[in-house]
Amino acid sequence: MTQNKKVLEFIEQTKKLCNPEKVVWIDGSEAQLEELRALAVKEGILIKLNQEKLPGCYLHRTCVNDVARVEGRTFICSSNKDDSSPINNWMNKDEAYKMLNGLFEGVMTGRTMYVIPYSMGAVGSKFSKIGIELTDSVYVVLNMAIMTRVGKKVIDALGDGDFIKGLHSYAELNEEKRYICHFPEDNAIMSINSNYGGNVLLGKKCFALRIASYLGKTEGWMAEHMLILGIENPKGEIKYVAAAFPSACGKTNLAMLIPPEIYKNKGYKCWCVGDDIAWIRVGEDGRLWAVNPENGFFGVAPGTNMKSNPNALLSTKKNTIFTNVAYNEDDNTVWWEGMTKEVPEHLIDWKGNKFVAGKVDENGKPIKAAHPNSRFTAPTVNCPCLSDQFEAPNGVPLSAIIFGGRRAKTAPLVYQSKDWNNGVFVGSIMASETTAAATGAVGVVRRDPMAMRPFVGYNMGDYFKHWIEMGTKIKNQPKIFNVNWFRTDDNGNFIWPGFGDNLRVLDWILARCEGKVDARETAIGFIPYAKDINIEGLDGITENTVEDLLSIDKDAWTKETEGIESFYKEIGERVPAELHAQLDALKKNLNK
Ligand code: OXD
Ligand code: MN
Repeated sequence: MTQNKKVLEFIEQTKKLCNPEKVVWIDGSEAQLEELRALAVKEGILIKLNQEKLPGCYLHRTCVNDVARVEGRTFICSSNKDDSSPINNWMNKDEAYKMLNGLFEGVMTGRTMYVIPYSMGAVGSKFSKIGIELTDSVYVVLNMAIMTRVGKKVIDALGDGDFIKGLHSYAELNEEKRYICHFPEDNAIMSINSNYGGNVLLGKKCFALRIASYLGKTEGWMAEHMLILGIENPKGEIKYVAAAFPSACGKTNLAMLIPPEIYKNKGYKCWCVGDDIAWIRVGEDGRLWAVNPENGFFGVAPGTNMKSNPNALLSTKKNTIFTNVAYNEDDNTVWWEGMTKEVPEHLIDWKGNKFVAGKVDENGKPIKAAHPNSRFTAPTVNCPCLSDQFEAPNGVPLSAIIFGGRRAKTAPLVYQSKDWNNGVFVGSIMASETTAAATGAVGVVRRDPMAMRPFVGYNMGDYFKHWIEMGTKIKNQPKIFNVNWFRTDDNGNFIWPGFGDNLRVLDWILARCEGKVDARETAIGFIPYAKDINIEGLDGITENTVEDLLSIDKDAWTKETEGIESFYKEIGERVPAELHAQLDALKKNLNK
């Protein structure tokens, strides 16, 4: 399929190391993919679902010890320990190669090794990057064929160029020997003993965030854990925002937002460009331009329904692979908690057992039919609100960057940073509080700067520095905001309705970007006047409620500055002076 010497050498070396029985190139044709689906069904890797209700859809169950990304076993491997920071895992690269070469030795004996040429970004765009993933997993092949652009067209576009090497084997799915290793200096990724999406679909977190963030630093662009959303006003003008939230903060919901009735009636529309990753560059016009390098959604299934996110649910109605959701025996379809109010009568749970509603485990916790991290891998083209700019080779221009987290009291509904460096500070202090459901300990703050804590491919302090330096290169900087949909009242209930109504906040954000609305300067940044958040048609929310949502508790923020200080200490010396200066200024402003 190619004369590219580096590709051929990579395959030859891996053949020698892993000893596969045969090598199969993925050409991207529907005929080949269909053959592989049939093979996966025959081998029990996939269950073919009801082809009338869910055409082209399949169900997969992972091994029970292999259901999520494993941050503790994910490493940046390089020559120098300072290439990473204490909040990420580092391994000496020579030692990592030695250890991994031992684990990969002969691992594909008797298996097929698939060669997947894939492009992150539209094939042939000068901003796209190409990877080759070698894997013994047919599940990986079929998911990569949804999540990325694969096949001959990619290898043709590569010519004799460079690519990111990815080697994966599910090996024995041994969690003690599970490693997800990244070699930014060598453009290489090695992943072994897992077959769960985030660990093995190497184009996604491993390449498009960890390796790409490193490439971005060296080449002067940014790889971010951000959704990209277009908001069309009644005049037909579309403005784009990119937003980063830690997990469980509704990123996919915001990416596929449906405007509330009063906005819809006025002619507002929202368009999804991406739900997880943005590659961002400075355009010739001095603005920031963002592309979504992926070609599919790897979304969390539980909680997705026709009310919470109809666009996501509709995206899964064809050509989708479901992983670890429940199987509905009655009509050969799938189900998960929160899909419908009624639980179907005859379900098989994600472990393959008959599901009995209301049954509890040994700790008294209800047994779920679908794993809480069960997923759908759905093609972006299925999304009813997909932007017509999704394939645009240069991406879309950003008016605003939005950070956010889940904070019960501290952060207001929305605030605007004072300038770029202050915005970088706002991103660097991003955090979410744990909920009782997740840990038992309520209100524990986990700092997750720019939602990139598990995804930065180099030192976090240097990553902040890169953000600051990017600011100097952007002539027309987007404004930077922070949102918090999760403020609670004294009874722990969310005050803001969230979901589609978040457009009311985006509306204010865009008005600020266009200089159309005033704001109140406070110690933390610019806060809206309550009257400027449109609450028309919102039940139970008054201007007073909004006032309350926008209030800033000085004591809570003073405590917050202590948390930030110790977080910066944890990252270490490379936190840039500009951010320490921002923290000092915040402390001073709070004391005024
Ligand atoms: C994801 C994640 O799967 O961020 O997108 O964990
Ligand atoms: Mn993500």
